[in-house]
Amino acid sequence: MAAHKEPVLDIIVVGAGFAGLYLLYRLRTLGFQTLVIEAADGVGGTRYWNRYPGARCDVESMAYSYSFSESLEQDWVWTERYAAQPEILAYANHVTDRFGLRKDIRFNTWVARAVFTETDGLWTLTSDEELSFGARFVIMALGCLSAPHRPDIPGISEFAGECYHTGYWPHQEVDFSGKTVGVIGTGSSAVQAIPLIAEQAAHLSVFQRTPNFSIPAWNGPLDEESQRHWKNNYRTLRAKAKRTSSGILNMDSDHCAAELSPDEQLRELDRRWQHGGLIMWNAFNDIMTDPASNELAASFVRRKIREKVKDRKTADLLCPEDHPLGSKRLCVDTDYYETFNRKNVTLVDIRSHPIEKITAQGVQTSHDSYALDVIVLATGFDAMTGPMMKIDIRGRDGVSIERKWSDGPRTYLGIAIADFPNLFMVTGPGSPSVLSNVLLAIEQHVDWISDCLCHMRSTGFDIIEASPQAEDDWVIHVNDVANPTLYTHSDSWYMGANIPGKPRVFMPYVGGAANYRELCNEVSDQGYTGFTMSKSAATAPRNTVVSANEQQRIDSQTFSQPRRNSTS
Ligand code: N01
Repeated sequence: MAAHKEPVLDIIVVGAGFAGLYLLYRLRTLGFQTLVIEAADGVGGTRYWNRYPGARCDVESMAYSYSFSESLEQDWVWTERYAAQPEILAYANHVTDRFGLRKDIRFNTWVARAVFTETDGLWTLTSDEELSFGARFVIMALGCLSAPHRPDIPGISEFAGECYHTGYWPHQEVDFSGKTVGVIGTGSSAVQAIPLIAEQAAHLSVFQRTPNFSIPAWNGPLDEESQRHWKNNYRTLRAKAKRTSSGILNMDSDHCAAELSPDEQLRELDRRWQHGGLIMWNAFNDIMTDPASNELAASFVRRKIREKVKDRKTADLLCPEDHPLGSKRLCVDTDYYETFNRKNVTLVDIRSHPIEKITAQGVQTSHDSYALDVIVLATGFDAMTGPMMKIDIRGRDGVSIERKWSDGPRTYLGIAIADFPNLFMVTGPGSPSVLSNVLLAIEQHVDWISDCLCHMRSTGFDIIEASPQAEDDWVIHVNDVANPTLYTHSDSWYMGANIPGKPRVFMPYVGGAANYRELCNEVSDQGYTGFTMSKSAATAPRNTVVSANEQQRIDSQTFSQPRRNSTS
């Protein structure tokens, strides 16, 4: 193994996205020697890589921001209701510089391998250039959607024109003007990019396999009054958001569909449509459990699509019929459906006539050939597990994460993994993450992990590990709450269904962000139930010396499990 080029640190964080930045701020403030390792040459994570035209957040800007610094909240000015990628990236850079984080981030370094050594209880991380870094703890802040999925379409490398993936977009502007462009995919990235590409391109062909439900953003400049409202009430609004199932205000509903009259149902759907954005997801509180309730919202959106799209056949093709609304991530758009009324835009149905191959000239389906200058792959990500699996992570006895997760992710709370001591994840599989306002989810995980590390420091332990029993129970619980829902009724990336060969397992925790937060707090309040803590043989006592009795008591402790019924 390569010798460490740096001294052994307390903590290495992998990834300088929003999770990595807050981790660095928090851990440094708490006195831990921390280094962040980042593959890119800048901060921002997902917001660094996803630079495609139209990229923006789908949670409103005022809420899609850190809450840990009141002065930051007050000083930063968001200009639009849904901020565009350059503004979000500018925010990430502002936070980095404001809190002096950059000096502890090592850029342009791809972590290829992470190995735990039992003899000294340390992790060794090795870069693809064989640089080696040692630390007591590793925190994977990799993001859930950071491993782009480039489909294995025959001939894809033969294409003679320009080819871009939305999740790996070039830094220089891509000029589509006068060009014949094909976009493959119709998920959130495509839905944001298509209207802008269509404005420039001579002709745009959209290759659609599965239509998605998209709700208008009604994006626009943020007026002073709503900014003032947020800034004057940030503490109350954040606290309120934390008590919701998604961390997003105005989302939860008190009513199941059947409690409302048809008029009331329609009014509620219309109110949410007029408000715009993700809140359509929860128009009724049984929308993701009762197919009839879901169908009310789904057919409402289909009617809206048919009102917007003039050509009947195109409108029909754009209407999702094969999955419940929200079982694939809802898209939030500006003029997506309207774009199909343009003369220079064609919707190509690759469900009926699949893409057979990509040639040097363009795309060939089973029905036709499309000559293209540019192909945009808006084909998504190997979500949630992909970023972890791209690193060769080895825990106890050399067990690899690849083997451990071969039948789907196994975690405790989405934060820790049995057999992988001292390794934490932020927004890992088995946590609400992508089903919630991810900024709040990140802050909750970072705060919880930081508190846990402080607890260990003050009690003299330096090894923490999720127990296999706690992990088993958590995996069962994650499945138990997901299985009765409609989330499992579609071929979504939540299910891993978009990646050939990936196990079909619902990966996020659907039991609600507020419930989840309570569960995590219960675990820590009760002395980190489900975890075992110990001292590494090779480590001198750190800070507090723990008595032999106390040491023995804690070493041998098999903690009881968190109460599961509080979330079901
Ligand atoms: O990816 P997706 P995305 N041949 O997986 C199609 C977040 N996000 O990058 O559905 C042909 O949703 C695939 O078709 P199908 C957000 O959470 C957020 O758009 O598998 N087509 C689908 O249409 C989102 O959900 C924002 O049949 C192929 C598309 O490609 C997540 O990222 C913005 C194919 C992939 O859609 C992922 O979104 C953007 C093939 N071989 C993204 N392979 C915000 O607004 C795949 N497809 C915050």
